Amino acid sequence: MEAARIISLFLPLCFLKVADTTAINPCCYYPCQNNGVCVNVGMEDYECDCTRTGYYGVNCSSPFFWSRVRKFLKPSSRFMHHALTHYKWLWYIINNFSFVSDTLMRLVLTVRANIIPSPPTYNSDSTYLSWEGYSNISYLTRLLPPVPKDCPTPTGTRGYKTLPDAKELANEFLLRRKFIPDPQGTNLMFAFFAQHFTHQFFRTDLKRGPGFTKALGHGVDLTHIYGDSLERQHHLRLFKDGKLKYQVLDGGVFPPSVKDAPIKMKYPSTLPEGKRLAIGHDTFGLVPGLMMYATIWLREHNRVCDILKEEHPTWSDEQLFQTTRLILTGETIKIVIEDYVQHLSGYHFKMSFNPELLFTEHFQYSNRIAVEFDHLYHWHPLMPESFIVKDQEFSYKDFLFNTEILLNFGVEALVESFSKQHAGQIGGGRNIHHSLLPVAIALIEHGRLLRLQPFNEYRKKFGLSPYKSFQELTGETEVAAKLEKLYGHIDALEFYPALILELPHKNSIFGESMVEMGAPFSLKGLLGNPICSPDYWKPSTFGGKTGFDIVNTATFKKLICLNVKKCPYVSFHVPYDVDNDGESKERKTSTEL
Ligand code: ISF
Repeated sequence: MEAARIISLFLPLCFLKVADTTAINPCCYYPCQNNGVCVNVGMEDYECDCTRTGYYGVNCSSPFFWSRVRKFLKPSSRFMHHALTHYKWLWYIINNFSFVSDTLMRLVLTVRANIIPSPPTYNSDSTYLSWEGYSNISYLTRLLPPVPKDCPTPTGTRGYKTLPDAKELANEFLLRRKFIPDPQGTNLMFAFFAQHFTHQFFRTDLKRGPGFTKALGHGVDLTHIYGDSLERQHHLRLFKDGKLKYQVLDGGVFPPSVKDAPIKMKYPSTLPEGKRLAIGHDTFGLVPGLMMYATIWLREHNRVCDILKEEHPTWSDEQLFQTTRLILTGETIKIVIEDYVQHLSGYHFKMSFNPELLFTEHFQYSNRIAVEFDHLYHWHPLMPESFIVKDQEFSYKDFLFNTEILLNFGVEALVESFSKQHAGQIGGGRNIHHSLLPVAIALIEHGRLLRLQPFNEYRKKFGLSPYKSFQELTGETEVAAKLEKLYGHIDALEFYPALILELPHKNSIFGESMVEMGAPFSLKGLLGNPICSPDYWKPSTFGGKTGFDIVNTATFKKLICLNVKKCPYVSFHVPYDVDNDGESKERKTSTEL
């Protein structure tokens, strides 16, 4: 009987369970530490494979010399977060020394990306490595394999036999009582950017199940702009000068209607054909903020085509189209790192997009979207109580599915309004609008169907120490006591509820785990794009110096302002004179590029 080995790791309580229920699969105890792989052997034994973990021993818990040194020297994530979000003057100096800031950026990218296995390992149906698991890209991958089916409780061995009712959980801990604005000053322009950008690679295929995806590009492939099939793309293309089809309404350029680009789009059945705009992603017609971004990227595509055509008058429509798509891919990654992630992180360290930083490192230029990343990115607390466009207030009912808003107000007005309206704080709990609560409930239920390992196992996987109590997670006692009653043990707490209920960093949008777990997936996905690889990352890929310069000088502000007539206030941050209720005391515009 191998229970003794497990005892070496767990509390006496745990020992009792092993001792009196001999048939428990020992891997249900998650005995293997430091990334060791648990393999059950015979009826009740197990082995931990510690290969290349830097640790040895039955449970991979004894460090080799260099692991001990590394562990000793490694600063805690809280220390790093504190350092990066304080001492502005120090960062000002560091940011101006390219050698130092490049070295730091390289470190951020490699440390983060090294956490993500590449090639990918598990999926929701393979608890061990297999060729099927690797090669079937319809699956979302997984960082941790599912909880074995024969475990005594849904999350392993801790907690109760049944998990708390997902609806009750959401109503009690996630439902918004009063709007809590994000203390980092995040606005709706950011929220819609997040939704627009991530929906190119988060497209769960619910017909097959929550572990499958329809987004087979597994990353930044711009299928939300160009469509996910050649047929769809061809319907969206003008086949002249590389451009996409468009229509001019009231002097502004907008996506074509489905009359001109006959593709499947999801719209309410009452909407006439002429009002149904056609774009890459079939559901983006449902949120005006998404259609606004679709319109901006469509204009950007055609603007870049004009520039390329001028440089290369002999190029075919096809070459102009394909090269422009690569330029827009580069622009997207640049903007996501230098504007979006910069804002999200709250760091004073200036982030830079420079693929060359990784050319001296071992880095795989490939990516597979993980279930965990998809779950982490459910940022519904960002959504406000209502949507304000040019002093007009829209309820959810009036805003969603309302395609007129974009066409009537125009891109400038939407950009300005969304840039000035506060988004909600993501972490800390009780900040999801009631109309979005069903999404959170479904997500929790999907997590259960997929048998996601408990939150503390993910903490360990990302190099964080597991929480010892609910109080430590929430930073208070009231919610913690209620959670303890429902879950029985902190090691039984589920992935998504924990992420949302974790105490946010001081004055931050969310807590430690969201950053530490999300950043590796995010950065690996961005830099793992083929355009960042040595054979692609050169001017010729982008049509020469002009195209390469467009990529290397792209900013969020330019993306908007080069595609509207009059540049409005545009930022991922509300203007600094807007108070916390989202009420603007004084309207500010900025035309600076
Ligand atoms: S996405 C995300 C964090 C959580 C999710 I879900 C990011 O995109 C992100 C990437 C990097 C960083 C912060 C946020 C910074 C640079 C870091 O690595 O600490």
